[in-house]
Amino acid sequence: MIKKCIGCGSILQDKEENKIGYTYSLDKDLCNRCFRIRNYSEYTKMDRPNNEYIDIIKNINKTDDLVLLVVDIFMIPKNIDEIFKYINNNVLLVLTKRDVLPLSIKNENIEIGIRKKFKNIIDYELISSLKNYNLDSLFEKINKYKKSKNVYVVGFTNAGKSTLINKIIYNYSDSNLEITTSIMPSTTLDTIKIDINDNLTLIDTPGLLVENSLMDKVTSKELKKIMPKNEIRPITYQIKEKQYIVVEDYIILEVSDVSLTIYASNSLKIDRKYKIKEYYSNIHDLKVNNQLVIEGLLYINFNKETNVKIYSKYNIDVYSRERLW
Ligand SMILES: Nc1nc2c(ncn2[C@@H]2O[C@H](COP(=O)(O)OP(=O)(O)OP(=O)(O)O)[C@@H](O)[C@H]2O)c(=O)[nH]1
Ligand SMILES: [Mg+2]
Repeated sequence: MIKKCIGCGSILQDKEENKIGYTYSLDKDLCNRCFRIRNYSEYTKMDRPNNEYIDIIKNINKTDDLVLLVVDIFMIPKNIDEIFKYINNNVLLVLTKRDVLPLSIKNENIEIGIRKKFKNIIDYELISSLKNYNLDSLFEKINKYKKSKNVYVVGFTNAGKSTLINKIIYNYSDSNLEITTSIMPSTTLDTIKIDINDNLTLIDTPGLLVENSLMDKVTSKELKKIMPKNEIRPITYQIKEKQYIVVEDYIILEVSDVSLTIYASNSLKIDRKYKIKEYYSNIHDLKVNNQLVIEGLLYINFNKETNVKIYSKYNIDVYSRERLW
C-alpha cells in the first residue's frame, strides 16, 4: 500500500536516503526531511522539476472543484498570471501576509488594484494566517463558492498555502493534523488531502517555482532576514545627484534626481552611499515607470519615470511594473 508523508505529501520510502519521502521506518507518518524541519528547523533542499508541479495543477482542470489561489501580497511573482493558463476552475483569490504590508496602505486601495489585475476570479479575500485576520470571512466564502466537497489550494512556492490550511484545521476542524511549513521554497512536495468536515476537504499542492528569485539563491539563515516578519517600515530617500542604495550584499541601486520609497524586510541593512568601491557583475539598466521589483527581495516605488542601474550579486529578475496600490 502506498503511504504518504502527512507533512509534505511525498510517497514514503525506506530505500534511498537522499531521495524524496525517505524514512527509516515505514511505520512513521513523516519523512525524515519533514521530521528535521519540524524538530530542528533544519531544512534539506529537496525539490521536483517545476513541470511536475504544473502537471498537478493542470489535473485540477478535470474537475469543477473550487480553487483557492494563495498569493503573498508582498511578493507577488512576475508570472502570477501563469496559473490561469492551467486552470479553468472558479478561483477564489486569497491574498495573504497582510500583516507585513504597512497599515498605511488602505485595504480599499488594495482592493482597487486587485480588481484591476485579476480579472478571472470570482471573489477575493485579504488575510493574514499569522494574525488570524479575516479567516472567518474567508471560510464563509469557501463554503459559499465551493461546488463540491474538494477545494484545491494552489499558488507559487512560499506563498503561505500550507500555513493557511493549518490555520483552517486549527480553527474549524476537530483534527490535530499539521502540514509542514517552512521559510524555504518547495516545502510541500505532493498533494495532501485534509478533511475539515463531512462537506469540505482541502487539498494542498506544491507551489510553482518562482523563476530567477533570490529565494532560490540564499541559505535559510539569509531567507529569515529577507522575508518580512512584521509590518514593513518603508524607507524614503530624496535623491539629487548620483547616489547608490545598497541592500545588504545583494544589490546596489544607482539613481539620481528622484524620490523613492523602499518596501523590504526591516531586518535588512539598507544604506545610502555616494561612492562604491566594488560592483556586482549582474547589471540591469532599465527605465522604471513607477515600481521596481527585485524578485524575492523587495520593491521600490518612484515618484516619476526614471532610469536606474542595478548591480546584483546573483542572477535574479529585476523589472519595472505598474504599481497596484
Ligand atoms: N508574516 C506572515 N508570514 C506567513 C503567513 N503565512 C505564511 N507565512 C510564512 O511564509 C512562509 C511559507 O509558508 P508555507 O505555508 O510553508 O508556504 P507554502 O505556500 O505552503 O509553500 P510551498 O509548500 O513551498 O509551496 C513560512 O515562513 C510561513 O511562516 C502570514 O500570514 N504572515
Ligand atoms: Mg506548502
